[in-house]
Amino acid sequence: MIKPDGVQRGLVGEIISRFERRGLKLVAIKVESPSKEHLEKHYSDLASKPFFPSLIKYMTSGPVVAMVWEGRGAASLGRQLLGQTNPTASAPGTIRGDFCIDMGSNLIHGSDSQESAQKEIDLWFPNGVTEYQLDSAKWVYEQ
Ligand code: IDP
Ligand code: MG
Repeated sequence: MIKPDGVQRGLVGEIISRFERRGLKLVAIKVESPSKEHLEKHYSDLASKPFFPSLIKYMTSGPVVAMVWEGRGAASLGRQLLGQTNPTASAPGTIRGDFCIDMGSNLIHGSDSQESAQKEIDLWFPNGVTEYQLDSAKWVYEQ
């Protein structure tokens, strides 16, 4: 999910492009201004953290772009593309390492496991995703 700062800074295309070029397949995407309640569900595992109220305020500060990317090991590949939670600890070449500085404005969310990805897909895309054959897959994965 591209967070409100990513949308406002005009980084949507840049970020999507990195996932596409890596070889992942886009199966769902939408622009939305989610409610506070929706984001509290999304981040329910962090509810007891001191930064939770400011996180919810940040995430409701503007529209986000929610996406589902599919591919072999997609969740861990996605996390590699993101970098670390703290942008200052993120290597150049990663999204956070290239475009941001603050943890509270770190541009993008990525599911941290296949299990949390499934939970988040159910929350953000209750009608499911669009399955199709990506023809370039035969050039991305060893045959
Ligand atoms: P992640 O986004 O890298 O998975 P999480 O630990 O799941 O990191 O935290 C969710 C989001 O909460 C982070 O992306 C960041 O925006 C914010 N956050 C996490 N830890 C802190 C903190 O210590 N201070 C302020 N914001 C934080
Ligand atoms: Mg997380």
